[in-house]
Amino acid sequence: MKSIKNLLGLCVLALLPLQVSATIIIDNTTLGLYNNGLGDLAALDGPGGFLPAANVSEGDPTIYLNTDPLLPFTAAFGADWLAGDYTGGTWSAGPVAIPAGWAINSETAIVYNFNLALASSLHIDVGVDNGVLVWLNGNFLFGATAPGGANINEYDFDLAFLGAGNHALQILRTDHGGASGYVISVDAVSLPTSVPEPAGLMLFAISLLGLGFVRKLNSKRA
Ligand SMILES: [Ca+2]
Ligand SMILES: [Ca+2]
Ligand SMILES: [Ca+2]
Repeated sequence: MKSIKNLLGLCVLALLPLQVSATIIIDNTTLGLYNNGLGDLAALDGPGGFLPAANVSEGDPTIYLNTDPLLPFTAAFGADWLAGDYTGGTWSAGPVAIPAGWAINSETAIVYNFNLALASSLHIDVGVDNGVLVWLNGNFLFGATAPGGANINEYDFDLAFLGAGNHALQILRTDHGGASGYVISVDAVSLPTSVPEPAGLMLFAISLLGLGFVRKLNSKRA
């Protein structure tokens, strides 16, 4: 019976998904396209909006957004930055180091272009003083603003599936007084391509044949 148990164990192993591995694909050392020519955009959404006026003169709100605030982007953002067209904007010529702090009261934008060799799930951790709006490939993920302080555990967001290939993580950082600050860490966990794989199924079939053979031998012995 012990040999049957061992064989069953092998069958289970053959059916397990491929091993997954987590990789940090973006952190504060990652280069990105950087736009520090946006200025203070508080007037874009008026009093009571996501972007309060300078030096907390319109308050210091805590806001979480699940839907795109659809800000009317200015010329400094370029023709269509969320679609990768930076024509006419105040973007860096290429990827540069992203400073953790920027001019108080102003807004800055970042684009991290990255490639996934395999389909993956993403985990995004971000902290900011004061606010952040986040898109992936032009699709809004989340936004948040709060009184001062930037901690890596402040906000997090999970994406269950992102296909292999090129992607752009697009971030607008906001500030409305005191200090500015930013910390980010994005993990990718590659996903098994198919479960079970044809090779795994073949192993399983062979194992079952083997089990039948062992059973016959045992019954003859008995
Ligand atoms: Ca501002
Ligand atoms: Ca904060
Ligand atoms: Ca601030």
